[in-house]
Amino acid sequence: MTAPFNPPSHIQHPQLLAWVRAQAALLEPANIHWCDGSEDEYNALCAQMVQSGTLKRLNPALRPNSYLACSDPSDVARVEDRTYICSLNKEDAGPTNNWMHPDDMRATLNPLFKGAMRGRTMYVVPFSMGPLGSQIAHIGVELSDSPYVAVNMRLMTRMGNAVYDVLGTNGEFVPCIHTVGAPLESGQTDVAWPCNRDTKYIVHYPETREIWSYGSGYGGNALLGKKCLALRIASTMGREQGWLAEHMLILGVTSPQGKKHHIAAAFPSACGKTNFAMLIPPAGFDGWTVTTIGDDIAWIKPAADGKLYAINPEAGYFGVAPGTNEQTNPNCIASLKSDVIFTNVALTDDGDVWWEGLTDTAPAHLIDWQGNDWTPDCGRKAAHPNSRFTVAAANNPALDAQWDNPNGVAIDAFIFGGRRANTVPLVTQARSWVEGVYMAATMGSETTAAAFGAQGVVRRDPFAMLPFMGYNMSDYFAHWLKIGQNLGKNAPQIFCVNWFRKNAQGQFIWPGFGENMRVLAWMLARVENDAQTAQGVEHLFGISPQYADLNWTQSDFSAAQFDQVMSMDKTDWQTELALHDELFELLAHHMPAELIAHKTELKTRVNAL
Ligand code: O2Y
Ligand code: MN
Repeated sequence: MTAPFNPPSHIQHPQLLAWVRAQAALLEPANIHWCDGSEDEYNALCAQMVQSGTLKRLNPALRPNSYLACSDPSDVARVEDRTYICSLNKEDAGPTNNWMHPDDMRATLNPLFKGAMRGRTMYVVPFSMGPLGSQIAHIGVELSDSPYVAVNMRLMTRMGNAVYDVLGTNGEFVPCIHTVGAPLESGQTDVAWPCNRDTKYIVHYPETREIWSYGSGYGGNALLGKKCLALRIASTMGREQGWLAEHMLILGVTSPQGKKHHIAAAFPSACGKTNFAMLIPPAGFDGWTVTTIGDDIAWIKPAADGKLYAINPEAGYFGVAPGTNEQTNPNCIASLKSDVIFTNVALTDDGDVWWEGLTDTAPAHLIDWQGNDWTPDCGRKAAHPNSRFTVAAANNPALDAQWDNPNGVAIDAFIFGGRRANTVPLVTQARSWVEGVYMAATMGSETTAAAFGAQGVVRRDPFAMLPFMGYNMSDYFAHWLKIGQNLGKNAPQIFCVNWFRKNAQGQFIWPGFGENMRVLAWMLARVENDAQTAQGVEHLFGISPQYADLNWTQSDFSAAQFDQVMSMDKTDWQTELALHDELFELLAHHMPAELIAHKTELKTRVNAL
């Protein structure tokens, strides 16, 4: 049966209509739902999913207008090994991406997508990444057979009819096609979380700017505006058009004197970006405020005044739940009071949610994310380690007044941060743009056993973009160098941080969270070149503060502890540089000469220690 094709009359874009019609012929949905983005539609879709068992409505007295979804156990995270960049030439995808020729990939996917939405409704989801009509924004249209995707897209993007007004009759949009890969044959009953346990593909065609996702209903695999469009496809647009699509949070910091700076910061996945984006300054920083512009992605463009301006292309947060609590991120906890979709956290007996780290003491009984009874002594986690909340940015009490400004905010500094138990100091300022790009290109994170096999192995994650690069990583380094060259004296300062140094007992030394404000204040003093507070000393890697250069008001962090988080050991750095050599070998094709020269200089400095 072919679904009736009755688009709303306000869609006046022949190319878009023809595309939806053609895809409907391929996917063979039973119905087509043209999303309007309204609250009524959101509520109706949520109610429908409560009926079908996909969502549980949480106790409205405890968590108004909020839901819990529990996914299939095979569908709990992004699938990097199933993610492809299908450029015409393999070298354009580079050695860090899975690649297949577009013709071969289309031949693989066509039979999978043929009839993939049978028995389901196809949702047509128009969305803007960035403020509607902003010069920096881009539009996508996602076709999905998942109502969970439709409602999450309403929280995460500017979704709905207003997008068609911006598109007009011939505006550009990125076509995004998503199916859970579980067609319903006639009479077949559905499951709560349909997906394809055996086959998943997350595919990007950078030349034709298309996204095709098959088999997963989860997060970055299915909400195609996020990692797929806003990073992988947008990075290729940025390369062509002279801008940057980055895996960066954006925050505003206002001093007691009312001076405001904007900072964009890149950290690998699951390194506390949402916590940093919502930081509350500690006691002793009276009068300082930190406000959130974005928690995950930044689109950054040079403007007529010669400076870089950034927007958050998203409109919501898809944050990691475990570890989030009143101490680590009070603003986030406040954001989650109502109107939230939780995924894969545990259900309390009174109809609320719980996850590891939310409270010191776990409830005596829960229903875990897989629907089983859970008690604190059962030996299992109650929430999945990658369990999430989806919530609109508007819920954040620390939302920056400029977060929706179509012109973006002027960026004063970039921060790049890895997760390293040793070697990399707490904070370092790059002495030049090239030194900063080198820091970002070589940043790495120690893997956790749960995530990537052997514990403690450094996974290089250049610019925190490893899983999100839409083209060759070395060409991306060259793009950054070119942007810096064009900016000249307007180039933001670049800093490298490492909140994760450990002592001999394997404990974190730096307290992190709100205490990161002490480091942030030093950076801003450096940006302002404030002689009183901007002291620092040069070392082989850049410029770092001494203990006395940071504001320690109401802190008991000692000079000895500071020495531990700042220490740089010759043998550690020789090992580190051998690892940089390995990275540069992997990325040898098109590796910029400036970065090779910088590595040689760094080696000379290390050997001279
Ligand atoms: O596992 C997923 O699908 C989510 S991944 C994610 C979600 C929000 C922000 N960042 C990330 C990430 O992996 O960097
Ligand atoms: Mn991320």
